[in-house]
Amino acid sequence: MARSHPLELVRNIGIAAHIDAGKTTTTERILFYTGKTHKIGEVHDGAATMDWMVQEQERGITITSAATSCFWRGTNGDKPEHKINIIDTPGHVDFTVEVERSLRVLDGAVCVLCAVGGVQPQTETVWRQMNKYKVPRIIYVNKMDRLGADFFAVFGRVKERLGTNAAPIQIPIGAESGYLGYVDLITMKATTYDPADDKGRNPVTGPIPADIVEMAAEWREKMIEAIADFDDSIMERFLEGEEITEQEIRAALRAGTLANKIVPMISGSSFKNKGVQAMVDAIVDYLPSPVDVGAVKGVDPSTEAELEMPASDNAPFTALAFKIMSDKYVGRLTYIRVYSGVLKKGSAVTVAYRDPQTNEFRTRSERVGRILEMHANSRNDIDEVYAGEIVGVIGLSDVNTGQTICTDAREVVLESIKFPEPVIQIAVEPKSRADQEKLGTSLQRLAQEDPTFRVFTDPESGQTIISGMGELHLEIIVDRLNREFQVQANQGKPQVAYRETVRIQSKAEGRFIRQTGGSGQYGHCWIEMEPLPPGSGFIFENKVVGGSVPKEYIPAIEKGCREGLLSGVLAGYPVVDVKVRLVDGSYHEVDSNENAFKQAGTIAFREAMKKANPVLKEPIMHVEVTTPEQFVGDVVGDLNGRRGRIEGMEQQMGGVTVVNAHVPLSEMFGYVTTLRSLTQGRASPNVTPSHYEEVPTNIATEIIAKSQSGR
Ligand SMILES: Nc1nc2c(ncn2[C@@H]2O[C@H](COP(=O)(O)OP(=O)(O)OP(=O)(O)O)[C@@H](O)[C@H]2O)c(=O)[nH]1
Ligand SMILES: [Mg+2]
Repeated sequence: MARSHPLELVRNIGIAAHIDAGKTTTTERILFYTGKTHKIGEVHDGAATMDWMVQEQERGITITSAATSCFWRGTNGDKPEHKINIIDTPGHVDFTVEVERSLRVLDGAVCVLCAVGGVQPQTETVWRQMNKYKVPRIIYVNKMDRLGADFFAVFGRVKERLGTNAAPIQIPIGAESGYLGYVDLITMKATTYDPADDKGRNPVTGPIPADIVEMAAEWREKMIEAIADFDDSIMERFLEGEEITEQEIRAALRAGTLANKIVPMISGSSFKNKGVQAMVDAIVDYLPSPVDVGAVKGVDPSTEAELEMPASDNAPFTALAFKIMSDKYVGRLTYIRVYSGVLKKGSAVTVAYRDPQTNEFRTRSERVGRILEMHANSRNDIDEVYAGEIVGVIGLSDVNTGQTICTDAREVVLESIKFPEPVIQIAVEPKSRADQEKLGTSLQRLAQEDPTFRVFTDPESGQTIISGMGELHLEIIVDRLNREFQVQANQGKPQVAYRETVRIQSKAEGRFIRQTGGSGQYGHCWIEMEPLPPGSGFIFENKVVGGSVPKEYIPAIEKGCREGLLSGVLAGYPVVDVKVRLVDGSYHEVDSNENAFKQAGTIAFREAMKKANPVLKEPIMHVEVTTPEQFVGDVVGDLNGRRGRIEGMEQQMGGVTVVNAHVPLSEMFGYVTTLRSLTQGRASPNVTPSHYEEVPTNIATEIIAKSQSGR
């Protein structure tokens, strides 16, 4: 077997945007025009191929990212064709994990904007995510048919709010119900659609309509200026007034897009089947192939030397696991992006990663059973997978998101994926004994899929607590629990997911010594504790010298400390961002055992924490409210009353103001209803998790008192 497509003709593309911008609708069209599907499925009919989960179909939103692939014309319009692997991501902020992991493994992206809404809050978030992974991108301004659609206003917002060198490479012909198509500024030809085919299969190319000839010439000049910004030779020719050929423009645009120096912008109406083919053209013309992205870097887990993995079939196999799904039919399905080499089904692989807890490199052997090419939730078995591809594999039983799959020919750890901390939690109570038994394992399965979803048992109340990125996130989890795992559970009210940490260094002793009758218990240790920067989690370090604690008991002390992490000394919330150093201890020839050292570890941890100035931390939300000017005073006053910090206000066209603030999550419950009544329903809020901050003392005292009275 050999690869069916040269690597240069592969495109791995993500589609990302604010909620409802039309990502899934657009993806459905791409599948239709490329011949992958023969019928267009609409999101609002619950019929989109890419929104395959029941919860997605019922709500008309995307929840999980879905992958597919299709083929589109060759470089000169002929064979061989390009192969495009696409991941459609959700826009709702609660599912930001799906965008993060997709952008981590994709080579290019289409940022979809609504021609009316323009740059929306979640647009800025995904834009920052794209910047983080340096993903080359194009902007597709969708919904040109909607009332109020304005491509040029959106272009202004893009320049202003995204601070990018965006350049329209086409301009729309008409707008709203009069949207007919576009003028290609490179060929200076117009494309409209044959009215006889409402599926838009017959684009018609012709001369530019007379009334916009001048405007098209102006925008062509602007496009060339934007290219000249980073391309000296085009700059020179442009200044000399020389003609620049189509081919030169395309080449410069491609080079500039790949280097993130320009973002080509196009328009369309996916729903009305206009402009989508041109967008697929732009994907193959301007977005990178794996070869353009070049070698990825990693670390040799045994020597810690830096390694490079070239985008080539002839290098040792290296891939990143970016998504895990527990599937009813095939069990655990691991999505991987292959960076180099080839893998045959049934092969042995090495799973390599850096342990987030200890920061040490680890490797393990596993075997890949089947390799599957994915199309939303349907799949096709293949025998081998090549560099640059995205596939699902079965057989890896214990792999987590962000771990590297390689072989013993060359072990390597690629950069993992970082996810935000969950901010909200609820208690779930199984309805019956049978539910009780299934609850734990089902939640564990869901947690393996989703790194922003956590499960733990409240050590005081014994309740099962689930935490996630927002109310919708947890609602979907409970719904899946019920439908996929047949577990019935009652749920409590949403609560803020507080965290505990420490502010200073401390040292403490843990003694667990019992001498009652027969065999006793003897565990004893000294630990030092210190704060770590936010997001570091937990680090355990062993600094015992001279065998004051025998080696075999050290893991037990670490385990004891980890138990201490589950429930802090202030109000029983999980402890984050601390480092523990084991420095001393003692043992007894007869009475020492693992349990005694584990207990000693927990005691020492709690003592050290008490002495290290423990504090409560709370999630802070970024709140953006778009409101008509007359309500700005009320909106700001209300946010101030919620312990909010106003970060900025910006007046926009049409008499609206955008208020930006940071507000603690604990003050945000019920906000949507209050805002609606304050502004007669005319303001719209967007709330996204931002970071954790220390809870002010007076409020912390209340939370602590409440938690203690509940015990
Ligand atoms: N008028 C109009 N409506 C559109 C267009 N594209 C999409 N829509 C509608 O907008 C709604 C949202 O479309 P989706 O494709 O689900 O949007 P999305 O970006 O995938 O949404 P999420 O995945 O939930 O973030 C649906 O009702 C679509 O029919 C368009 O070009 N014009
Ligand atoms: Mg969608």
